[in-house]
Amino acid sequence: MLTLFHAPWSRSSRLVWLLEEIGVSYDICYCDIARMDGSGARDPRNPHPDGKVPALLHDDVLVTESAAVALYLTDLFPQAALGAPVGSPERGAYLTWLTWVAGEMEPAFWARISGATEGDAKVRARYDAVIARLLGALERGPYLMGQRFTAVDVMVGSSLAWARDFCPPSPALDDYLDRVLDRPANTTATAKDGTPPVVAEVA
Ligand SMILES: N[C@@H](CCC(=O)N[C@@H](CS)C(=O)NCC(=O)O)C(=O)O
Repeated sequence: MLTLFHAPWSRSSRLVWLLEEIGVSYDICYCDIARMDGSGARDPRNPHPDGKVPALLHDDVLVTESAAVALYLTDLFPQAALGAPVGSPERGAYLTWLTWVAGEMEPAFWARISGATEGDAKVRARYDAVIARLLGALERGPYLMGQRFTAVDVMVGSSLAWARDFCPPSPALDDYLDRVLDRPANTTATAKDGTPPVVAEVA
């Protein structure tokens, strides 16, 4: 049994997308969270130790941190071919990309959005390196790991969509975003994102 603890329009949205890409059966527990604008509050149903989302419960195994959840799911469902199995030649690149998103890309996007890149050359250089890494990868393949769409594209695509206005003008980034966001699984995930399914009442 898989349950994703999810708050609408948050970092857990990308895991809804990934689960739709994988195509397995799962439940969503729609949770409240403390939002940055001061709204919302920690939800007692959410097992995340900090009350954040995403959190994934697989039977009695709890996984938190988006990159860990993505890795856990793609390892659990190798038939979906959205990751890279242990021992495969792509494994190193796959782990690198997933952790790069959390360790480099997201902090760089936040620095750009908050204005921290202005007036601090080192912070700006870190942001520029992130953009250069994305553009370099997109010169080589339609997807970040080459010819094949992977969970890396879910993680990067969802963050890039959110931060697009703060990234430089680039047809390569725009084309990439169109390519990944246009996927049917993302359309389904977007429909589920803020909408708990209607449960039919039993007469
Ligand atoms: N590094 C974590 C960040 C999770 C995170 O900060 N999630 C936000 C939603 S976008 C949250 O739950 N915030 C509620 C809070 O900070 O209490 C991950 O990627 O899983």
